Amino acid sequence: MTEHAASPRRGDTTAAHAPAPQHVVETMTGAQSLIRSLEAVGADTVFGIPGGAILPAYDPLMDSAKVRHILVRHEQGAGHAATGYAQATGRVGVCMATSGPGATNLVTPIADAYMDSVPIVAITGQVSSKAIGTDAFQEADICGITMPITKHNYLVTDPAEIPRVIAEAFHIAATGRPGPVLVDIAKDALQATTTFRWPVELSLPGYRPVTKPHAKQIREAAKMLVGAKRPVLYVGGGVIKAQATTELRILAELTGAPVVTTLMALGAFPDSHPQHLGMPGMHGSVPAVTALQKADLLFTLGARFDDRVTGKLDGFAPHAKVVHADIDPAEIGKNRPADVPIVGDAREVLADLIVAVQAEFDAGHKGDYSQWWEKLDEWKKTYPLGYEPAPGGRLSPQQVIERIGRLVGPEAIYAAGVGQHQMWSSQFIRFEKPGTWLNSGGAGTMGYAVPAAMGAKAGRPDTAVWAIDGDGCFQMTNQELATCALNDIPIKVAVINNGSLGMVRQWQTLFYNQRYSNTVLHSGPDHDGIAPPAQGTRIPDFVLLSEAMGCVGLRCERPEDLDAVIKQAMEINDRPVVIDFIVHQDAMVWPMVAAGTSNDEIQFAKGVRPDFGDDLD
Ligand SMILES: Cc1ncc(C[n+]2csc(CCOP(=O)(O)OP(=O)(O)O)c2C)c(N)n1
Repeated sequence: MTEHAASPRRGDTTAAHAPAPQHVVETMTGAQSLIRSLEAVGADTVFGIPGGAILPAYDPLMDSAKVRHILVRHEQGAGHAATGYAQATGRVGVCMATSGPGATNLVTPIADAYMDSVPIVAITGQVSSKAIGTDAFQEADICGITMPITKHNYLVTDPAEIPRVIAEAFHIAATGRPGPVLVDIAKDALQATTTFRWPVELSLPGYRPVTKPHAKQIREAAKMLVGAKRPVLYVGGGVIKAQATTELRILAELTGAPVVTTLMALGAFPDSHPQHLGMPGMHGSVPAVTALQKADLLFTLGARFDDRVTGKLDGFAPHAKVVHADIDPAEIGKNRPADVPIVGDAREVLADLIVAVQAEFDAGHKGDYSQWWEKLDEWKKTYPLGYEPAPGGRLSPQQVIERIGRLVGPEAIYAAGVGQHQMWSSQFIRFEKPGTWLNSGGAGTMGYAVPAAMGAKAGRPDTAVWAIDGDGCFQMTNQELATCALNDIPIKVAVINNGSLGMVRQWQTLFYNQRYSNTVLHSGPDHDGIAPPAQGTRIPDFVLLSEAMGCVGLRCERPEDLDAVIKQAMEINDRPVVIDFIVHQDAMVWPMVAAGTSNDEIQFAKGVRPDFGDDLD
């Protein structure tokens, strides 16, 4: 997130790494030591809910002038808020919960952050050390439970370890491939008297992420790029995490190669850039999906060949050699063998590649992609993203999302839930900058949008933050609107209300003979799709629900009111605003590659396969 001048560079999060101003040694409780450690690593916002085991920590938290605690309504909200905060600010997000159910309520957002490589630290209280393993009240082995979904986790029973563990947790979360770290602290360790020492020595002998790429691999990759006829820069979320978007643009413009950005990488390369082909994958643009299929070189940067991108793996990009650069060596060759593997931080990789490509140019080797661009331009022209207007003068969901994007603009942050509205947001909002698109890409967690938007707005209060949510997702975590209203976090929420679990319904339409088993929600349009129900039959009524939580609730049902309602919401900044957009329920997300099929089977619209000609095969 290069634009955030105030954000520290990823990895600079621990005071343990900063020049030590003075050595502090003080006697205090473990709980006080925890809060002092959070202050020392620069944590300014913690999302959480207290309970018995973590209660000792909440007492000194009350006195902290540096750490703001935001009392959420559900721990899942705390976890996603920490994720939203982290992605919007480039800093580590923090959430806190008590033992047992408090901790297990964090499991989903921790898994979510793990899948999307988001740096968060989750702090949980644990039952007293002597009671651990006895099935004590509110005991859960949260370290065991989160072992496979955290980058690292700690169980702390010795209060003297708290400063070092907190410093290490922040360091591990933010460096290398970012991810969630859990710190579980026994209640007696929080209560005991201890010595707080700062700064601390990190003790991580086995943890040395490789950030500097190997020069030989870089030279090899540069040679392949200039030698290729049909290369594609396949860009993943790692490029945003590494704050490498400036370098990406330089490399792209230097080489003239086309770029695709995955769902996690939207904003890494401007959507408006002529070299951008769009998003690849199940609901990607035809030019992006097809370019990968026809490419002779996938130049992969911080992406992981996710199955939603590759479709049927053995049919993916069958003619391409692969350069794969990633900070995490475990990603390389995991799904697709790499001809040139590069382990390193995307920013350093790109910086070195720019030099290496320039050296190739200086030696008279320059790629000629003109024939490739003829094809790409033709596909861009023939298969642009679009949608059918809704029948009967109703609102189409794509139109709602497109207008929000246009009126609110590329400076804002957009957080999406999971489903059709998420895919339409990725397609119809123009992302121009990194850190402006938050979504649950890997886990696909419904309920992500509202709390993630809350976290983003808490971290970036001067930026407009919009959650684009589905009516199903909204019903999973909307209670955090009360948190927003009470804590002066005026987010906007656009509920794309099709009265159903739309994405599941789309699969039922396409693959289950239109048998709509358990996908009607009764919150939006009448479920025959023809007319809105009589007043009072929407359950719940999102306008009333939002008003009850201290928000402004608006409703929009007709295309002619669309712009005015969005503008009205934009003008309200003293409270959260929820707009209930009642949209046509039969709209579908296109293009689509059906699950398990090859990307060659992409459908531009239902039953319509693009004609590429096969001369590039
Ligand atoms: C926690 C969770 N449960 C279930 C699913 C499966 N799922 C994926 S999309 C979807 C429907 C989402 O409905 P809605 O929020 O209304 O969005 P729409 O698709 O209508 O835009 C469901 C149930 C999921 N992704 N996450």
